[in-house]
Amino acid sequence: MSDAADEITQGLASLGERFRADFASAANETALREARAQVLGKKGDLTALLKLMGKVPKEKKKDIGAAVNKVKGEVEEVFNARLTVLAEAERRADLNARPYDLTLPARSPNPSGHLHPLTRAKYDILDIFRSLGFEVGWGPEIELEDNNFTKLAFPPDHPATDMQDTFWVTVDGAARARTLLRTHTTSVQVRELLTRNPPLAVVSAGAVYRRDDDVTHSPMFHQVDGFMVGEDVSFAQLKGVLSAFARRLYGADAPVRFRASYFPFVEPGAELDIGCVFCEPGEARAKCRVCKSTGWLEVLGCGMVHPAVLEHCGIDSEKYTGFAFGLGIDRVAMLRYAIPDIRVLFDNDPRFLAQF
Ligand code: 2U9
Repeated sequence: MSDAADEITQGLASLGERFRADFASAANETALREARAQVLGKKGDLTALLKLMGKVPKEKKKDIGAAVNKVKGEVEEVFNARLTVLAEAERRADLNARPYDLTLPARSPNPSGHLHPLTRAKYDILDIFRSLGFEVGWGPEIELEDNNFTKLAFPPDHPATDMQDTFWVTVDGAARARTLLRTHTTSVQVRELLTRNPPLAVVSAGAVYRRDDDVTHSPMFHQVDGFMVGEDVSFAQLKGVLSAFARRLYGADAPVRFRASYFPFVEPGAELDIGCVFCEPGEARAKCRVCKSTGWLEVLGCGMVHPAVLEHCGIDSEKYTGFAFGLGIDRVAMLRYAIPDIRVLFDNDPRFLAQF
């Protein structure tokens, strides 16, 4: 009758080199681990033999134990060697595989950008004036004092020409031929009148610069400026054209009113107001912060071009008359989108821009 020691010896012999062939033929890590489990797993052949060790007589324990451990060590060694080979093969296959997976669902295309709210407001305004027969003119942002102030009949000591109000261009601290960052787009209109002959109807839009910086003022802001000059251009035409413009921009039902005002380059001057878009129609809300409970919002300044301005630009003020207007694009965008602080228009914060 064979004792536990014989049983183990026979078991080891029957296990023999079988595991080597099994490990070698395992095609991947899962198969290899399965083959190992058949030897060293809970119900593995070698585990079964190890369980018999307790029954091995004392005098044989050392030799039998050594024999079992030797085989166990070999199993682990062969297993680890094969595992390394398989991992390396897998890595190589991975590296040689296609760099993309054709079975993955397609990614949605990049979200496309859109125009800045100011650019949209500008295009809308220019479109309306184009449809009313105006051309669009262009002029530089770095301008001569002459086009920006003098031709427009600003007296030399007018506060707007002050260092505190205007960015003068200097080189090494010295004024450069009385050059400045234009303070309004009216300088574009001067250039048009200096180089072309009436009848003319021109609008221009763009950035202008003033030394101002608070919730409602930014050192750079945007204006639209325009004029119509010809024979017999009248204040009635000013009212007709600008009322049509305001109603196209703010809605056909928008109440419109003209109010006398003063600008150095027009005479008479006026401001055009529309009914507050935040109040009930015809009724000012008691605490409307936008219109300060007046029920009216200033939309643009306007007037008949001052005869002195026409003369400065070489146009016969006896023969020709004209009306002119100017408005802030930033204010149009702020009213349209209820933006309380002008500065957010220029921060380029994606959380703000994504809302349009
Ligand atoms: C010529 C002569 C005069 C353009 C005008 C205004 C009145 C005006 C401001 C309103 C708000 C600009 O953005 S704002 O600060 N502008 O009130 N602009 S008349 O006058 C002209 C234009 C062309 C040849």
